[in-house]
Amino acid sequence: MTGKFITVEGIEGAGKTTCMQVVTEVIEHQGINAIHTREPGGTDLGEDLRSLLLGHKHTGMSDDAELLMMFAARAEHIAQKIQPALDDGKWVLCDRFTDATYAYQGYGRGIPLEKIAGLENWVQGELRPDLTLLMDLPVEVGMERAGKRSAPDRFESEAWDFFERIRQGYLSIAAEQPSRVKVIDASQDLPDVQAQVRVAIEDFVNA
Ligand code: Z5A
Repeated sequence: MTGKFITVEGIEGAGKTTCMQVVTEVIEHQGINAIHTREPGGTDLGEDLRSLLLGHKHTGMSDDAELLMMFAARAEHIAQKIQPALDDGKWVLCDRFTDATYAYQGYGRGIPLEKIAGLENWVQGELRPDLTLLMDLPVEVGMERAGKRSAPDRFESEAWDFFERIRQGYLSIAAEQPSRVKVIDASQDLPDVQAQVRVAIEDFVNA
C-alpha cells in the first residue's frame, strides 16, 4: 500500500515548523513510518537550488526563472525522495509543496495560475498531497514572529502587500479544495494552535 502525503503551508512566521512537530508526534504515536522533508530542498540538488532561491546573490531574478527553479527542485525531490518513500508505504511529511508555488509565484508574483497548473501536471503527474494543513494568520503577526528569528531571506525582504496577496491566495486554494486543505487559526497561542493541528491530523489518521 502506498503511503500518505501530508504538506504544511502558510506565510512566513506562520509556525509551520511547530505544526510539523505535532504532526510527527501524532503519526509516530500511531506507529506509522514517516519521512520528513521540505521545499524548496529535500535533495542535494534541491538544497543547492534553495540556496540560490533564498539567498541575496540573485536578487532581481526573473519571475519565470524563480518559478522554473521551484519546479526543477520539485522534480528532483519527487524522483529521488517523495515517490520512492510513498511507494515503500512510508508517509511523507513535507514543509511546503506546490500550494506554495500557486501562493507565492502565482498570487504573489502574478504568474498566471494556468502556467503553474501546466508545470504541476508535467512534473507531478497525478501526485497531489492527501492532506494539507494551512497555518493562517494576519501578515503583521507572521512578520513580527519571523522578524524575531533571523536576518530576512530574499522572499522575506518583500513588501507587506506581497504577503497579503499570498495569504489571500492560500485562503482561495483552501476554499476551492476544502476536503484536502484544513485551515488552522495560527494566530492563537501556541497550545491552542497545537490542539487544532492535533485534531486535524488525528481526524485524518482515523478516517
Ligand atoms: N517558496 C516559494 O516561493 N515557492 C514554492 O514553491 C516554495 C517555497 C516551495 C522558503 O520557505 C521560502 O520559499 C518561503 C516561500 C518560498 N519564503 N518565505 N517567506 P520556508 O518554509 O523555509 O521559510 P519560512 O516561510 O520563513 O518558514 P519557516 O522559517 O520554516 O517559518 P515557520 O515554520 O512558518 O515558522 P516557525 O519557525 O515555526 O515560527 C516562527 C516563530 O514564531 C518562531 O520563533 C516560533 O517559536 C514562533 N511561534 C510559532 N507559533 C507561535 C504561536 N502560536 N504563538 C507565538 N509564537 C509562535
